Amino acid sequence: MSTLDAMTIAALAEHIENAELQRRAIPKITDEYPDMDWDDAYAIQYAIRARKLGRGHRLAGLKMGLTSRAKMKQMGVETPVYGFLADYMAQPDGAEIAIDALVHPRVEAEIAFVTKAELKGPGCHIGTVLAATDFVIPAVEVIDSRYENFRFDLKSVIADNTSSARFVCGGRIAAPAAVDVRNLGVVMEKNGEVVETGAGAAVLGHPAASVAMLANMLGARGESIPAGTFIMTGGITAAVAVARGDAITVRYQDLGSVSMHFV
Ligand code: 0L1
Ligand code: MG
Repeated sequence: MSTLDAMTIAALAEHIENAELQRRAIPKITDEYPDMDWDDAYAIQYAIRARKLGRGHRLAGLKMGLTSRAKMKQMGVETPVYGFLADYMAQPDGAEIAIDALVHPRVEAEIAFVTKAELKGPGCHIGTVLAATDFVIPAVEVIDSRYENFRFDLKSVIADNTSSARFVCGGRIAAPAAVDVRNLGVVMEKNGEVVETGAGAAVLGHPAASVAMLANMLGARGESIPAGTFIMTGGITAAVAVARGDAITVRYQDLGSVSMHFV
């Protein structure tokens, strides 16, 4: 049940997307629309997605956010959320990422899944997800909330496509049966110093549970996750702020590493 009319949703989508494209921080939208609900928030996010696809961008994948205690505590929120990834957000391993195109980026270590069969909730769980997984791959997300000082609530962050900005895949892929993603260790280094460590279980107890939650949340809207979808499951660690000149390397147990440099 939305509370906002179609014109307001379209105007808020344009407002938030412009903040992204013009690299401008804005106040959280619930300051002006305190009564907006979850449906409004996702309607704004889907309107941003339609704007990007309408300009010729392609969908590169889906993401879950706020799936770990570390992230929820860091941001003062309690519920996982989902968003989308667009083609221009994908950067190669070792990329030089232009800081000028971003507002106040932070990086988080994640594990991504690529599906080989459709997943449709309700009723998805770790078992159905692993059976539908082609491979898992190390992935580091660069988030960049468009809200001033990363101060937001859940509805504002959903509308802002869960702070999606860039992502980098790397290392080695593995079949789900070949790697224990629940116990998989990760070490994040910034400029050669260890800044965060964690294991896959930080993500809802098992990263596949994050994919299951996504399928069930989409299922409630009558949507599914198609075969061949790339899905980021959420930060294993708290997000680490980066500035021009910073080098980030995340080492994944048995799966190699992912690096990037902010210029
Ligand atoms: O990927 C994420 O966990 C992002 C969630 C949005 C909140 C944030 O900007 O940290
Ligand atoms: Mg993330």
